[in-house]
Amino acid sequence: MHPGPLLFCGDPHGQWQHIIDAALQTRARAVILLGDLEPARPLHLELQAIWERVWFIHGNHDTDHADHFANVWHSEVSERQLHGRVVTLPCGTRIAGLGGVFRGAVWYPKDQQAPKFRNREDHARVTPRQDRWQGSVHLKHWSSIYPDEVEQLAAQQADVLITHEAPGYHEHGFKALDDLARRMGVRMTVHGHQHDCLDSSARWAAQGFQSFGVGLREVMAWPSGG
Ligand SMILES: [Mn+2]
Repeated sequence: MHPGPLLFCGDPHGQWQHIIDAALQTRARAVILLGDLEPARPLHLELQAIWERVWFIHGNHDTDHADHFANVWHSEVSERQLHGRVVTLPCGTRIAGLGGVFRGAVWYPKDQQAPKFRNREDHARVTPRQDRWQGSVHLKHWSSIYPDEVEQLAAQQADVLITHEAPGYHEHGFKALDDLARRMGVRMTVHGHQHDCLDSSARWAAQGFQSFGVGLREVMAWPSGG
């Protein structure tokens, strides 16, 4: 087992060497990718040198192109996909993942309207055949967040929640993710997508968990002294 920190990696957008270097230099115990991966090859090939330590969620840009979809939803990498589930790492940390983004065509929690679809299956049923991807919803909506995915996570407990969208502390974030974090009892959340890492520590006590953003192609080590 590698003794180093957890590494949280902000939107790689197709670049990997800085992640591999950081994982090897810090002897990271796990390497966690926060979405917008856009790998040119299947993810397990891009990160072959450290693959046994890698976990990930997808971002909105991972459904921009069919080839990126294939490399992120590849059967060889699915066991490392954290979206919609809780995994206990070898170090004992329970980590939960919610990939993708909120979209009004499905569910936009800020607009106070009921979700249009509870899950991808319901959405697929009204998707015209020529618009379907892999027999389901349009390619774009494979990276949309559905309410049932959030509910399934909320019924579980974890130590860390990673999301692509930011929680409520962020100007462009969502209070719905604060609710999710509290229901899961997590002590910290980490997100990508916004390409920034604002200091939200003044809000931690009130929101009930620590929150971190990781910038574009940046790497955050946890614990930071590790
Ligand atoms: Mn994004």
